[in-house]
Amino acid sequence: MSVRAWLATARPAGAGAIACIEVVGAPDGSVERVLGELGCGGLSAGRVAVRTIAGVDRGVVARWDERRASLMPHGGPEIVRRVLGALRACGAEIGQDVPGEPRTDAEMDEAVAAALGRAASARAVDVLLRQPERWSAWRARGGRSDDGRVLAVSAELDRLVAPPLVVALGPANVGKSTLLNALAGRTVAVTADEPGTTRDHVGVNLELDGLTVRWADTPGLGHVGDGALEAARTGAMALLGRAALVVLAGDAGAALTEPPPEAAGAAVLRVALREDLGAALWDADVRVSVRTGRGLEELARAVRGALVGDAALTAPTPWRFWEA
Ligand SMILES: Nc1nc2c(ncn2[C@@H]2O[C@H](COP(=O)(O)OP(=O)(O)OP(=O)(O)O)[C@@H](O)[C@H]2O)c(=O)[nH]1
Ligand SMILES: [Mg+2]
Repeated sequence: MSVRAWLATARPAGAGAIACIEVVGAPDGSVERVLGELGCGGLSAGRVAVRTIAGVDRGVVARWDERRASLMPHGGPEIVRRVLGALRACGAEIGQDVPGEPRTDAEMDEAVAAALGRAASARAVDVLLRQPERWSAWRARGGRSDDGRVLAVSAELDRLVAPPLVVALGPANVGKSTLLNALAGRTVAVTADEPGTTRDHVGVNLELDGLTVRWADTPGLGHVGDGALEAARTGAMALLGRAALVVLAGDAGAALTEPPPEAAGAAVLRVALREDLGAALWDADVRVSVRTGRGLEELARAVRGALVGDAALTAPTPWRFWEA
């Protein structure tokens, strides 16, 4: 007999708080036996009923199929502890797994298909298709799904599914909006040889080296503008708290080389623009001229690499892609 159970969700105690405890086992009647011992058996597949669960609390019991059931008592920690304790007493192995962790080949294939449907980036396809193999090799070596390496790789690879936010920031009139238009291959932002041209932040999805990112162009810093420009600047700074990457832009004449404190959690890329007008003397990661096209591809690779590194893409460490 092998039955596994784990706490999938529990809202903080309070009105309406509900826990969801998943119970999964082999298709040999063992889930039915455990539910019977808890006093909430006898439900056929597809049925939902309100029952007293393990004599602890009345809650909803959902019987998905022969192998799976969910127990939904109230979500207070004491109730959850007692229900899990009763499950353990019936021989269920209590896991720390996160909801929906696919275990069988069929579950893994189903999860990959679902993630492929959600993924924003072209690069996600290859990486997702390799996951069933990576997980079986990892588990065969006794690897755990809450291993620090899995969590680190997953934090990067999740960006293949949900586009990360990139904020371009820098002095006025260095070519930030022109860069965005060049990367997008179309005019999405107004540009002009005049500081203060960008008056609101413009957000657009861009595909850079196979990674879809949400790119926000912001009003240039340092130029004293009217109230509307100041409001737009404040809005742009607020975006920084959610940015995964800040592109610090500058040119030979002016640069922003230190990220503002609001961007503390983000990676940083220093980009020298308008290089055809003169080489920037500050330490740039990438040098670009939109006019000549120099450095544009290198910039796309650098942005992708800063967000989803080569190591994360190629490492044998598996990805908890079902959570992305
Ligand atoms: N020579 C040259 N000029 C460029 C290049 N990129 C942009 N420019 C020009 O630089 C000027 C400013 O460009 P913008 O893209 O509006 O600059 P910005 O940084 O968005 O300016 P603000 O929105 O005011 O902060 C425009 O006249 C652009 O045509 C480049 O690579 N080479
Ligand atoms: Mg601009």
